[in-house]
Amino acid sequence: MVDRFKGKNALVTGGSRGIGRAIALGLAREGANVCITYSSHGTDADSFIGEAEALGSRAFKFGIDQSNVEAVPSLISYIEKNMGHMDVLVNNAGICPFKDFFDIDMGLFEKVMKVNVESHFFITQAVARKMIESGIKGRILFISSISAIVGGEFQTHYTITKSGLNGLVHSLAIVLGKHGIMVNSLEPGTILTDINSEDLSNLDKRKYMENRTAVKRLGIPDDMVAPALFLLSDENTYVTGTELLADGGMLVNLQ
Ligand code: NAD
Ligand code: RM4
Repeated sequence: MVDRFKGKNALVTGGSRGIGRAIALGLAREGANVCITYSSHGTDADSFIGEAEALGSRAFKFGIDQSNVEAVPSLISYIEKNMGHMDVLVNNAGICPFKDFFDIDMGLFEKVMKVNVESHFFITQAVARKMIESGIKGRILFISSISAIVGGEFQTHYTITKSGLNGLVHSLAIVLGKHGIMVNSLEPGTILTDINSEDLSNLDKRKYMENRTAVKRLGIPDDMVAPALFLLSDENTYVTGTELLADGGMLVNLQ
């Protein structure tokens, strides 16, 4: 077993389910103490704690609605009190309510911006400040998307947030690089999780998406663990300010 995160503290937002859970358990498996955030599905957060502790991790959970950016300081206080410093941050929580462009009202637009971008901006600001104060050469990862690069007819709100995160990563790499902190984004393709289960219940769409990949299958959350953990580990000594596309060859498969 590899122990790349032994003794390190990690925060994974939206870690009770899907991609965040897989990454959080991957970190725990390699020795990290992990705090996850979750918004609903408290039983999944409980089962995460059980699984992570069975792997030898000190595990924590914090319920937060990230559409309320004012709740961020309470998350930071919880972490400081229970874990102290933070070495690794994964900004993963996100929503994608598939919707026609003409049906998106201001309330929905703002919610998607707050959960997908604003909350992560302020969580990162607080965590990075603490990393600098503690002299920690940390690693920060944003879960962006293939949708930062290509469009989606029912994702006009969502695609803005994912390309926005990439812009943030570029700037943060400059801000934090001089402190030894590296910042990147992972761009998953189409991964089978709750976020798209309804959308992919349309079997024609699902078949199209599967065929669009070069490897002829959609991803699963575990496919995201190895690329994420590399970017977050000390093995990564020189990759910062960039995006890693993990899409099974979906983007390049035009014809
Ligand atoms: P998911 O629905 O399983 O997980 C989403 C997570 O976000 C959950 O843990 C949930 O608790 C959290 N979350 C949602 N709303 C929240 C809120 N208001 N406050 C706090 N937390 C909230 O879906 P997933 O696919 O695992 O998504 C994880 C990330 O991966 C998202 O940012 C998503 O945009 C991104 N992503 C997913 C895919 C895909 O195909 N599944 C592709 C590219 C990017
Ligand atoms: C991703 C990508 C996937 C979609 C999810 C919701 O970024 O667009 O295809 O299913 O979002």
